[in-house]
Amino acid sequence: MKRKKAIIFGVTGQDGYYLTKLLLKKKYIVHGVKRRSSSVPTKRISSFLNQKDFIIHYGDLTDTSSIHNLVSIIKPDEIYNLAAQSHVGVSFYTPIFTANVNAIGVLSILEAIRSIDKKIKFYQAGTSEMFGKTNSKFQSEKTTFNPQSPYGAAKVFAHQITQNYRDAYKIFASNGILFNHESPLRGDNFVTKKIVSSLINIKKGKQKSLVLGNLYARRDWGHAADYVEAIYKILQQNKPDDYVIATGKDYTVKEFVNKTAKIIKLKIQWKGKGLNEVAVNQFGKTIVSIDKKYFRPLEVDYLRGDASKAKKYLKWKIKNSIDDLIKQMVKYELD
Ligand code: NAP
Ligand code: F7E
Repeated sequence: MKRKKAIIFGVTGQDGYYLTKLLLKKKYIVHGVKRRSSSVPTKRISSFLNQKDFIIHYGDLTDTSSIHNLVSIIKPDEIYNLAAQSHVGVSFYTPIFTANVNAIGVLSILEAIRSIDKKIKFYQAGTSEMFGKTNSKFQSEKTTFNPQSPYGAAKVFAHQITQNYRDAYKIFASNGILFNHESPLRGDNFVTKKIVSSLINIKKGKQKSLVLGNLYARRDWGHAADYVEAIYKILQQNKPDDYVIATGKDYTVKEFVNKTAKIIKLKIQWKGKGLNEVAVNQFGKTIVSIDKKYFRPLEVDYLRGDASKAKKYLKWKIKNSIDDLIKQMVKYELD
């Protein structure tokens, strides 16, 4: 049987690692696209670099010609677009770059598919940030989008243009609407990774304290390894469609701190209110404090997803609980 070829844009990221691992296991030939950078961004995927079924190419979502060339040379069966300026907070500082990558970059891939081969299947990495400020207790595929950041707004464009190309040109183009998902390979400046690595450093005496922003934002945190299984399944359906992927459970940032502290056996106690709220250790020393600089100009207070459609049609299952996730993140940091 002919082996499938996939292009992964954003291969050097967290999900890029887990999706590459999954597709190689499924005997795909994987073409990963990385952008030029002054540092070495292939740390996560170094274990794949000398495998013959994994080929790395240079490309950038802000360079339409690079996308067109790659799609026409590789002629893939499937394209997974995981590439993005993925930090919500940073998108307030780099809104135009964020829109160029997260919105226009997606249109460039769709245009390449439309002009080169409409049979290529396309996955777009959508996000719960598109729901933004919401009154829905659980957000599903039917919930209205109300993004609260340049990141979220650009992702809404990407989501809708993917639907447009599906309807107008009959391209197999599907959106995932993924809620927060983490792993030991999560980027350092996302809150879960920051909490786990800092609390471990504090416990080891290598760091004095952890400084956070909004402790009361609620998020639905899952495991990236489970979520890439859903991404793969989305492109294996008979018809293109959009799916929410989430655990259906939400916790505050503060609860994530408490869970991590409990797992690493670090005793903490919370005191004070607002910007003066702190967590102290058994000697009364402050180990968690708040700084306004980590607050965003607009915040998404609450996200909790309803993944019933994915469970029913993709037969998608969650394997890792939030405690499993934190334990794996802790183990990775300790190792
Ligand atoms: P990540 O670790 O930040 O990875 C993002 C990837 O995009 C990296 O490989 C990055 O390359 C690449 N990239 C950035 N700008 C690019 C450009 N101009 N051209 C080409 N590639 C570029 O993100 P992730 O957590 O794996 O998330 C994967 C995707 O899912 C993203 O689109 C994100 O927005 C979306 N998403 C994530 C979550 C989540 O909770 N993780 C939830 C919903 C949706 P460098 O290594 O060079 O920076
Ligand atoms: O923030 C609060 C912050 O940056 C989570 C991306 O993968 O998921 C991610 O976006 C919450 C927010 O993730 C700090 O204000 C408090 O309310 O880990 P985060 P995010 O913004 O939810 C979505 C689904 C994506 O699509 C994105 O690509 O935590 N928070 N204190 C903090 N956040 C950070 N980063 N750092 C803090 O010190």
